[in-house]
This record gives sequence, C-alpha cells and structure tokens, in this order.
Amino acid sequence: MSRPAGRPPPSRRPPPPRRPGPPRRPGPDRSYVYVPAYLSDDDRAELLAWLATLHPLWEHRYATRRPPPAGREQRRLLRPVYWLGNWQFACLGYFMPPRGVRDRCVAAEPFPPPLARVVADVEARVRRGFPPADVPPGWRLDTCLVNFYGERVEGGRRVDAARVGEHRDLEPGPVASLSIGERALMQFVERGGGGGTVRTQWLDDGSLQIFGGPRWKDQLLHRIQRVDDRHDLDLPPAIPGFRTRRINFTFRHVPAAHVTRFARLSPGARDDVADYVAELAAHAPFWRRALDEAR
Ligand SMILES: O=C(O)CCC(=O)C(=O)O
Repeated sequence: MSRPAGRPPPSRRPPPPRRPGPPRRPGPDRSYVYVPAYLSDDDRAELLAWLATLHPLWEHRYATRRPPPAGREQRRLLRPVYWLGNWQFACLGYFMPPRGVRDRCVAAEPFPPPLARVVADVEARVRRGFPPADVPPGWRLDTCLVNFYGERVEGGRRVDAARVGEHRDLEPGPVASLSIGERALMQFVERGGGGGTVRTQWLDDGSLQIFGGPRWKDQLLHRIQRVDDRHDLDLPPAIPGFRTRRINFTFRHVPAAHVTRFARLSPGARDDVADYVAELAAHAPFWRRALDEAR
C-alpha cells in the first residue's frame, strides 16, 4: 500500500507534547492498617473476664541472682507484663535475630479463645492486604505480649508509668496490636534521633493496628508517648501497687525453632528465670507443668 505524499512514516512521527497533569498521589500504604472500634462487645467482655484470671509478672531488667552487668543498674520494668505463646523474660534478653535467638523465648500458654479469633482474622487481613514481600515464609502470629499501662502507687504517691520508649520490634514480619482502655498516643519516628515524627496515631479503646515491611518495622522506631487518664479506669486483674488504665496486646511471630521449653533452657538461663516460673506456676497450670517437667 502506498503512503500519502508528504506524510512521515508513522514510526518517525514526533510524540505529541506532554500535557502537565495533576501531581501523582502516592498509592495507599498497604503495610499499615488502623481499624478503630475493631473489637466486638462479646470478645471484649470475654477478654476482660480472662484478664481477671491472670497474674502478670513485674520483672526486673536483669537477673536477680547475680549483680547486673557493669555500668547497669538493676530496676523493675516500667510495667507488669504477661506473655502468651512464648515468654521473653527481660533478664534473658529479648528476641534479637540473627544472633540473640537462643535461650530467650520460653514456651508459654496458648491464646485464649477471644485472642485466637483476633489472630485468625488479623492473619487473614495481612495475607489479603499486605504486600507479599512483607510476609516472611512461615509467618504466623504465635506470640503475644500483654502490656499493662498505668501508675505505680509508692508510699501513697501515684507515679505514672504509662509510656514506652522508642524501639523496634525485631520479630520478623508484621506485628499487630489490640488496645483496650484509655487511648494511647503512638508515634513512629525516624531512626537516629535527628529525624522527625513520621506518623502520630491515637490508639483508641477497641482498636487494631497492624504494621509491617521495611519502612514501618526497620527504618522507623515507635513509642508510646502517653496514655490518657480521663475515665478513672482500673482494669483487671488487680495488681498490687498498680492501677491499670490501658492494656495492649502486641502479636508477633517467633519461628518455632527459637522457642524452648523451660526444662530445655541452658542451666544458667533456667536459674535466671526460675523464680518467675515458680510465681507463674502458683496460678497457671501450664507453668506448673513446665516446672514439674524441669524437676
Ligand atoms: O502499647 C502499645 O500500643 C505498643 C507496645 C509496643 O510498642 C510493644 O509491645 O513493642
């Protein structure tokens, strides 16, 4: 077929001039989710009834049977805690891959039904909505840290302890957190001190937050700046010397290969946590069995 005279062949035609369009908006961030009013009334009631049966530990930062490391002062943690799935005792050091993985995660109780339901739903949300690269092979939310936020009562004085300094959660993959009680101010900040606050999020009563991926997990630190005290709450369980106004459940993943039964800890580590395990065993059949197994 012949070409009409005077027309350049199509491939040589100059491209049409670009029209400046509106600036491109970044797509939605699939590695962060905040869901207000997530917890159902039934699950909340069941969770509070279960909490009332717990005996949280108020751990010391370092082992109590020998002096703290040089230059460090022994102290109690800011707040009582309870762990499910596996217990990361502060004196053994928290799970810190790749090197800090042995003798740190002690097999602990399974999740009670309302938390098991939350976990099943959160895992499904993550698999549906998060970028696959954020979710390592074998990832499951098998670990939960229950943090009790409130104030200590010391010699008649009330000392507020409802905060967490900036840190990263080193367990691989997304972490999820469920909050009940007074709302908390959570901030994500750039690492290295110089950077500013990248996101500020009030974590409301009954809310769920999930974050994962290199930006939220590795490049940013997070902290709890403060917790409101507007409703005079005193959440269960009763903890001597402490009034709880917020409880947070942080769900994480620790690979099963790094979880050790109490009876299988190295003798030094077992000795460091023996008093805590005895305290837990006084109230929880799981820990009674763990203690018996080690005898
Ligand atoms: O209480 C919260 O919402 C956050 C707790 C937290 O940062 C943690 O458990 O690592």
